[in-house]
Order: sequence, then C-alpha cells, then structure tokens
Amino acid sequence: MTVKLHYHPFSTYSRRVVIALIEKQIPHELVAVDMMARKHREEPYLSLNPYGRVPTLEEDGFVLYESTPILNYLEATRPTPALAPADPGQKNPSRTFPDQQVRRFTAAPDAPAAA
Ligand SMILES: N[C@@H](CCC(=O)N[C@@H](CS)C(=O)NCC(=O)O)C(=O)O
Repeated sequence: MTVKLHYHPFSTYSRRVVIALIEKQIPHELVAVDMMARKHREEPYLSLNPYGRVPTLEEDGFVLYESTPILNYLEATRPTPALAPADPGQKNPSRTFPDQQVRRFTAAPDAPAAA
C-alpha cells in the first residue's frame, strides 16, 4: 500500500498529518502542491479535493481530504503507536482544541471551491 500526501510545507494542517505519518512510521510520498501558482484551485487537484485545500491523502485509489478525517483514518488503520488515548473519556477532550481550530478558522466550505 502506498500513501501519498498532497501537502504544502508551510501548511499547519498538512504538518499535523505529516507528524502522524512520521510518528507512526508509515512509508509515504509527499507531493508538494504549488499553491503560489494556485494549483490547488484547478484540475487535476480539484478532482481529488473539491474544497481546493491541502492536505489530501491518497492510498491505492482511496482519497481523503480534511486533516481531521485523515488523522482519524491513519489512527484507525495503523493503531500502533497510538497518537490518541484509547479511553473515550480522555480521547474526546484531547481533540477539543484541534477541532475548534479546524472548525472556527478554516471550516470546510459548503460548496466546492471556485477557480
Ligand atoms: N479544514 C481543513 C483546512 C485546510 C486548509 O485550510 N488548508 C490551507 C493551507 S493551511 C489551504 O489549503 N488554503 C488554501 C485556500 O484556502 O485557498 C483541514 O483541516 O484540512
């Protein structure tokens, strides 16, 4: 299985996924999206991520975007080493701050990105 992460090195949302890939020692390929050239807002990238944002993960034809679902996917498919507490009483509070950050500052748009 090959994990490919479309990302940008300055993107904190990308970085949280890169950290998980490294901590979990998941072999992966980083594909830098040329955001200065707005490649994230045009095809073929929009076909992968209709929101036109990084990061986007690809694994053997499976495509996932939005950093929180990507992190949840990596945790579910590669549970060791765990990056979140197994105890639900600890797990959910530990996600409060990152979830607030994602929802308040860069929530997923309702509609696909305009070019
Ligand atoms: N809610 C998204 C936020 C992703 C996001 O906002 N990424 C920024 C870079 S840090 C981006 O791609 N911005 C490009 C744009 O909005 O045009 C996630 O968690 O993945």
